[in-house]
Amino acid sequence: MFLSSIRVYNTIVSRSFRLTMATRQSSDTAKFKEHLDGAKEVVILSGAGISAESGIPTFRGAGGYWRKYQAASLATPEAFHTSPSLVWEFYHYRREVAAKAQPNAGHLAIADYEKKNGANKKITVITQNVDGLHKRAGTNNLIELHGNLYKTRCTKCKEVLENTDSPICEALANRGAPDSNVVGSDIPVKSLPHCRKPNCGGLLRPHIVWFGEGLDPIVLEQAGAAMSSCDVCLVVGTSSVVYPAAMFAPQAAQRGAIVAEFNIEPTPATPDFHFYFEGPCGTTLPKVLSAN
Ligand code: BJW
Ligand code: ZN
Repeated sequence: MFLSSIRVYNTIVSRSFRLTMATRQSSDTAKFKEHLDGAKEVVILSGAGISAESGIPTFRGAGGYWRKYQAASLATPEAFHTSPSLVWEFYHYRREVAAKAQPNAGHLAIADYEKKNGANKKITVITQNVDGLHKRAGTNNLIELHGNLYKTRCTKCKEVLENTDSPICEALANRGAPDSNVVGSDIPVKSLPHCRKPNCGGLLRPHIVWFGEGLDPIVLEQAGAAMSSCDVCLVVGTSSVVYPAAMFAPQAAQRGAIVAEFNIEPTPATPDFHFYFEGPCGTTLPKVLSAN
């Protein structure tokens, strides 16, 4: 009884906090720029939406399918254990798509902002994306929370290596078609990518954080440090539903940082933030980040 009362109380308090914040939400670009100009530390937290305009499908919503599978259902250790062949086909396909994609106006606006302001402010980009497009756009101070499509990790000796081979192994050539009529995947495990270290030869996996796996503690620590000291945070193209990233910006807003969200539609976290800029971030971000 006591516990459930506390729960109800917490819900009311958190709702009224969020509603108070919601009434203060703004889409005033000039006002947000004032905050940005005065900030000493800025964090830009990005998700799949920033790469959508580069032609890379997001995770949730209509584009979030590969064959008949929801993308998120293949990003699990269980899926890899059950069929390393299927999961490698999925990641091979995504490596090829991302390699052909180009950074868009959103990635470039962020990189340009860092280049022009990095001497006066600490600017950190924290991305949930694994496509490498922020780096290719020229962002330097980058934290990749969920890993990178072009890194592999040996399941036996745990060695992490960069790998941009296309295809990553012969058996994956002409595989990975997203067509939903393709069923099953039958590449023998011995033909999938393997560790080349002498005396190892373990099966390689994408160096990516799958559901149920912990984030790299060093990466998490770096992201936490940037989030806990920033004055201003831009949350770009993320649905804010995957933890721990989903709690970063709401926590920053709660301790007083100014947070602005850039998305084509509101998210569960929108009421927590001070500013909301609706629209494709390839359009909204350059307006906010470019000099007057
Ligand atoms: C645009 C746009 C345009 C489109 N312009 N915007 C606490 C509570 C409940 C659950 C958990 C919890 N803590 C941990 C969990 C479990 C789990 C989790 O969060 N589950 C939730 C789904 C409920 N988290 C984990 O397992 C994490 N591990 C962990 O915490 O370990 C400890 C632990 C484990 C278990 C229990 C408790 C503790 C690991 C998470 C790893 C996420 N991995 C993935 C896949 C790997 C990467 C890959 O293969 O590519 O990462 S999942 C997938 O979601 C991917 C993304 O990085 C991530 C976030 O998605 P994102 O970027 O937000 O994309 P979308 O598609 O969701 O949204 C796109 C947005 O863009 C939308 O809002 C659009 O509107 C917008 N948009 N076009 C602007 N042009
Ligand atoms: Zn190895």
